[in-house]
Amino acid sequence: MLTSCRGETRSDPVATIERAEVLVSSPGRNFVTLRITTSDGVSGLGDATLNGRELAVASYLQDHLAPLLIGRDPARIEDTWQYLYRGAYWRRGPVTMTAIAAVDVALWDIKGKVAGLPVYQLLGGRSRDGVMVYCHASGTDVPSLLADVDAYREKGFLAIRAQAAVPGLSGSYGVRKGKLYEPAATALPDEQAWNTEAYLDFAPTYLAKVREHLGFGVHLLHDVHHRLTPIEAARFGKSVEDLRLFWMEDPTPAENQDAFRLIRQHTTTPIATGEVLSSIWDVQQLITEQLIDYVRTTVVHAGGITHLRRIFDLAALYQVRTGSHGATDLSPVSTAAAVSLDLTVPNFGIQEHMGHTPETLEVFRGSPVLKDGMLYPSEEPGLGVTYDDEVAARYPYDPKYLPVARRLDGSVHDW
Ligand code: CS2
Ligand code: MG
Repeated sequence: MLTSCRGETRSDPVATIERAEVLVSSPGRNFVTLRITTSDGVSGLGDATLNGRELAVASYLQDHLAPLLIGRDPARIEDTWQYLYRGAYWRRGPVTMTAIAAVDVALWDIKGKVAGLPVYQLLGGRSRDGVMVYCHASGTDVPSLLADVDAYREKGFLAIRAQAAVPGLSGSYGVRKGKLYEPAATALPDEQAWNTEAYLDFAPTYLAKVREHLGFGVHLLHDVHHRLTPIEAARFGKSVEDLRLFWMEDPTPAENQDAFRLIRQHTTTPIATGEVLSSIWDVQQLITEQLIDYVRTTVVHAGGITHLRRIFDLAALYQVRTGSHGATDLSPVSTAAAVSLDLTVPNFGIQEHMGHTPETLEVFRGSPVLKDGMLYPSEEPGLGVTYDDEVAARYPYDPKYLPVARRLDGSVHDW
């Protein structure tokens, strides 16, 4: 006699995975979404979007994972995770971990629907009422940046990231052109000029003006975006210590986790990194040696809820808090899954939330509610997000690349 994942005893086998659909559309921007449907007709969604390399994940799912999922028990989330991670032989990396993440999140969505509970309840229930988020203020110069900061402050945000264009540099990171910041905007990579010295001279001055304008009652964040060497990052961190940033993000590329030790030795400005990292191994030293203060790994790029929860639990042991990435290129499905974890973990720090375009929200309905700078989850069973195929069909995939940065001598720099 078998027991179904709903606890009923049944003579026939439990529900099985019947369909795994890879949905590629571009409502406002490109998204890849996995929808898993069981023999009981229960469907779950997982975000599989890897900005600028979307079709690599779509193929990994369609051609390699979907055939393995059909017939599996959808309730066996951990076993499926281990099966897909270890069974690949070729481990880790953003494409693999984003594909596994999509399966994982879709199965958590299904488990919540079958149990009749929102996913956060399956993860241990609320540790906090809501999830504090930060938004993106930017400007082509200081006055426009301050005006943008005011606009977000008026919307009630408790935490604001500030980025301004460095005079004379086309390659300043994070300066919005339209309503939302969207860096993957061209059919081929836009090659943008970068000059570290100009940035190091200008950024501390505009951040000081923002802090003076804002006061200390609102958290102020800044994304260096992988642009500095460790000693340059140490210099930057020292130069903004009096501004009491909530964090400086991605001060230096994090493949070399050791590099953060040098930054740590020179400055008390808190450090956040991890949005481009996709497994616990990639942040293990950063966390266990307390080289960072916030870990930015996400449900969509770091193996889903199952793996991200492991990363967050490791971080909790070393007083490292969470600060997950949440740009527009993470779909509302990821927002819902992220909030489900953020709500429950003891070491929550902050959640990035740039929001989405109206077209995106036409396709993905039911994303978490934003109120007074906090995100609140849906109380619907599962993740509470639906995908409208009909509307999605109006927005075919539109290949776009992230920019490439080049120093003034023409050599490639980290964008
Ligand atoms: C950024 C992102 O939100 C962030 O912190 O680093 O804008 C990032 O550049 C994009 O998500 C890349 O697709
Ligand atoms: Mg970032």
